[in-house]
Amino acid sequence: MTTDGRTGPAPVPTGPLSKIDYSERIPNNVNLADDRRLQRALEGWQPKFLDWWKTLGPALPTKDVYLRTAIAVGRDGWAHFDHVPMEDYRWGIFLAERDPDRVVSFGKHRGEPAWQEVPGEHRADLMRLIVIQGDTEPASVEQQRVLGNTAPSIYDLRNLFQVNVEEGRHLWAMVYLLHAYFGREGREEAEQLLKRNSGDLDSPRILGAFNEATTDWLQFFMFTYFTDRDGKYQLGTLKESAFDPLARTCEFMLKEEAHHMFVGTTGVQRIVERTAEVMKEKGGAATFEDGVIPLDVIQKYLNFQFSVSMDLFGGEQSTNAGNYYSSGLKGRWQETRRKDDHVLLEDTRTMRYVEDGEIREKEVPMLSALNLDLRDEYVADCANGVRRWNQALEEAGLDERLILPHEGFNRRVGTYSQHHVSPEGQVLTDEEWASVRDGYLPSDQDRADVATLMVPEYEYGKFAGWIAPPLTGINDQPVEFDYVHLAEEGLV
Ligand code: BYC
Ligand code: FE
Ligand code: FE
Repeated sequence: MTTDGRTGPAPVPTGPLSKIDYSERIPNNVNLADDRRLQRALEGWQPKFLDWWKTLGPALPTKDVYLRTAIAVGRDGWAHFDHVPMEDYRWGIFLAERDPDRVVSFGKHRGEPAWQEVPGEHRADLMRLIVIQGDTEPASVEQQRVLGNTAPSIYDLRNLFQVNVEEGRHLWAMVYLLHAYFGREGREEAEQLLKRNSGDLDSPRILGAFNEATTDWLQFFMFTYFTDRDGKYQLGTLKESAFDPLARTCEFMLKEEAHHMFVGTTGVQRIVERTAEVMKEKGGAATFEDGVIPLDVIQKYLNFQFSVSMDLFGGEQSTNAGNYYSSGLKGRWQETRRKDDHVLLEDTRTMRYVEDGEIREKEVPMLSALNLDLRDEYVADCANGVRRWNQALEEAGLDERLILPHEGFNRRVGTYSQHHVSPEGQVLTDEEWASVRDGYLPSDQDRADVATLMVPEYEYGKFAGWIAPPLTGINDQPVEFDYVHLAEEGLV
């Protein structure tokens, strides 16, 4: 039952803005009812998704959560907020509005009308991109499964669940494309998206960062800051795709994504603020005994999550990326705003690499280095958050600062993967690395120490001692609002 005694999902208002049909079993704005075969196939997948959500979704039992649901895909008023039992969340299929005049903006098909169907020659590559994208979404839900048990506040718990249900919807977004455009093979891939699982030894998730455990809330906030931001940039390139349904799908996903990064930016900021406060009081370093996370441990978590997220961009030089671009499958960040020929056959750029124990630069064809092009945009964006967090230290009158590690630090993918590079950009020998590693990356002891602080605070308006409260609540509600009703009364 919901707060006001109703049973079942909260009604979602429909108005002139709304194009999303909530009377259907699968809410959608793609006229699913007109395509019975597709509708039946997706309705066949739906119970498997719900099973997966029950088994590998959020572990903490709740009655309902104050969640936002998409009600329209337009610029304004797309979200509706209400208390909803999480299993009744209306996961659905929402694509941004179609522009009938849209043309391909890059590659060899530049200027041709955007594709409404999948061209046979690009079928395998497009399916691969969609499967990789789709694989990350449920992976993150699995990674964050038990965090609810140690939430620092009801406000943060609600944000966790909001991120979780939306990552679930992002899975729906990719499954829709697989079912609608890739036939039997697509349906098989959709099944596999629920069968691979994060960290599973036999059938892990596809990309490295999505098999790492999200051990605690510090890591969760670093994840939503750094790893969801990879999502933002990858979706930004797929939004440029010549395959119009993919472009429109990603455009709408990006709207949801903004909140995930807000959770990361403000989450880390609030932790830094609290630590800075204690440092100021003490006139020296804060330790776990003070009940907060020491700044050097925050830095180590930052180093870790940044470097594993950098790996998600693939190799600096990639023929895959060049081919995707030339074929029109995957563009660059803000492709249409770039002032060049959008074909890039003649262009070059510099890239850094390690040679003779030092970092050098070389000139490479632009088309071969598009993963790097995207990664550079990402790094510049990541630096903004670090600046913001440092402001909190500055405002507390402290000299200590957080840094964004060097691009070569702790890399498993690409040109740096054969080398050790310090966060400051020093190339290290194997022995040097072994002796300094625990100063740069969270050790088991660090994680265990952070874990001791992770005790749940479920009282409305209260916050665990290691994190500052946010300035404002969600959707103009007060910070102490009852964002989540837990299942057992005794817990509250
Ligand atoms: N782990 O040619 P290369 C999100 C493989 S996050 C394991 O450089 P490419 C979200 C690669 O597959 C966004 N393997 O790779 C965030 C290739 O294998 P094959 C997710 C890796 O293709 C938070 C080989 O190494 N979306 O949405 O240029 C919460 C050679 O590599 C990794 C996408 O990623 C790795 N890290 O680039 C929820 C968009 N990196 O073909 C959600 C779709 C590379 O030799 N994906 N490999 O067997 C792509 O565009 C590309 O596949 C990649 C890799 C950018 C991932
Ligand atoms: Fe997502
Ligand atoms: Fe996300």
